Amino acid sequence: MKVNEDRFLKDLHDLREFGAAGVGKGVVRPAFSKDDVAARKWLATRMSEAGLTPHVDPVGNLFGLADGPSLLLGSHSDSQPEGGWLDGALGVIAALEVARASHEASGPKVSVVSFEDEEGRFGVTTGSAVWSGQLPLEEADELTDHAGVTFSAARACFAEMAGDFVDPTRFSGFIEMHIEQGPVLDTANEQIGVVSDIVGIRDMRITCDGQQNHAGTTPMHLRQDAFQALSAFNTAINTRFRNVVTPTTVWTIGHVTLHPNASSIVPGRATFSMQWRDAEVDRLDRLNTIIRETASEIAEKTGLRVRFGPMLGLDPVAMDMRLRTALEQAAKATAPEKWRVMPSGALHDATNVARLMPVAMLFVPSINGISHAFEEDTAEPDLVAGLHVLARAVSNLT
Ligand code: HGY
Ligand code: MN
Ligand code: MN
Repeated sequence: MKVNEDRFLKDLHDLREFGAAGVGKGVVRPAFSKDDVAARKWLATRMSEAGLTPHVDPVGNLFGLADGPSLLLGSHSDSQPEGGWLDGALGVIAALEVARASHEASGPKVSVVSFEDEEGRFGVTTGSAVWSGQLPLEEADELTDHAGVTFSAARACFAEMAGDFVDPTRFSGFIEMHIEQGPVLDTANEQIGVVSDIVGIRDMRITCDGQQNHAGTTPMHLRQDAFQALSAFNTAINTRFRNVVTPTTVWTIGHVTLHPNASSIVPGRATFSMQWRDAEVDRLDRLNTIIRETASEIAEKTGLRVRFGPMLGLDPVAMDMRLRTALEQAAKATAPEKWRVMPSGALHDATNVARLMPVAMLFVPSINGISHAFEEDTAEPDLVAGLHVLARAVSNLT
């Protein structure tokens, strides 16, 4: 097969037009937003033109199906609330180009997917989690975003065009191309990362209830200040984690809401997301225990109450050796001396899909290691190198 670099780059830029925002090549295209739905309709048309049959499932995952058994390629086309133009989009458009080139050359059968809500407006990689059976649809339907909208209400926007879930046994495996979203390849001036495994993640909402009160008249020693509790919690876990974590363990307090969030009111309630990631399930569990014990101790000491929301999570997964070897051989041929095997610190749909079939992943560099930000970008020659590695690996496999 012969992939068309210009067509691939044009499609990538065209997809960015849906939700283009901010400086540089930023994108705002959260799952089920107007721009996300419009982008999926556009993608469906491009899939048809490429000889694939578009199919939307009940949660908004968009497939472009080849006839009969095929290899599945793809990623996601929703974005973070503020995201870049490549996170997810690159894997979908590279998949489209490889499927199209293969169709034109009567090559191996390749299908394409864009999973929905990978970026977790509702959960963690929600669309592929439901498709893979990791998350029952009834449970997903109860999830809410930060504005209180349910997953069930949000996915109704696809009701008219949605069919059934796609039978995964029609696919022999899944390969996801993605930007690295970290500094490793860029710093080393390399072009390709072949992923060895994807880290595990845990994520939950924590709420501290104190006593809302007057900020001028309430003496410091009588306050039940929810922000002070959150602040003490953050300091304490940073200390207590020290003996447990490795240099690759990461944790983030990412979505803080103070109530009522006013200058002259002692905050009565703090709600925040607590997320942690690591390559070992045992360590994820130990961190969970520390988080719960620390929050409960601080709440008790200061007379606050603490509530833990449902904990979402995915365990670490290793990539399939056969698919990974095909990517390694393709990387060696396309970017000799400029590739490596590396773990993924970001989460991907491939984690869920690994429950259904063999999976593998490849990375291209992120300039300055920046992602989940408008500044996210990758040099064009690296985008194109990734496309060639993907196409070569597909050819090697079939
Ligand atoms: O958060 C992640 O790792 C992914 O980009 N959703
Ligand atoms: Mn992504
Ligand atoms: Mn992302």
